[in-house]
Amino acid sequence: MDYRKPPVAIIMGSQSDWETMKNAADTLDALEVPYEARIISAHRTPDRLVSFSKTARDEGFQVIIAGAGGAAHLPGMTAAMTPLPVFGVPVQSKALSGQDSLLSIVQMPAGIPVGTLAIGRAGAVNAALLAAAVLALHDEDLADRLDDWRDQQSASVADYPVDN
Ligand code: RP5
Repeated sequence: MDYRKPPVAIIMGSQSDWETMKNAADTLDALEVPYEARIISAHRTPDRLVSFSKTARDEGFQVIIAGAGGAAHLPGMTAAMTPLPVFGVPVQSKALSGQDSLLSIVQMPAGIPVGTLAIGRAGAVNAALLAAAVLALHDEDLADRLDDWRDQQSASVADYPVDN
């Protein structure tokens, strides 16, 4: 499908989150899904957060992937200000290994959902796969690429273990 604008926004609370969130970007690259990555901190750049969240749909985004660590309110605050689906990625924090990030993101009170993924790289990769799956509902070519991606993953798994 020819997207007017990148359909996926990858937002993160800090430059330090990019190491994790790049895994989402790399996965979208592999699936040929256009995205835009931005740093938006809920507490350091609150005005940026409000302006992004309130205009994200009009900008042409269809899915938002939001990664943050520690007291990770970025995904929830974003979800509160946009009707778009938001997938939250808990970034592994130094102090509590990301358990703080996970609980901050996953424990949304009823009414404003954030689809929460695993801590760290697995969550970032899976957030991208979920975003692609949402877009693939209306994009047959992307659905085919997702099938291929899974086939390649299956083919990469050896039948038997070997000594390293
Ligand atoms: C959060 O604080 C960010 O999402 C990041 O994971 C964490 C640490 O940020 P820095 O101090 O590295 O900028 O807002």
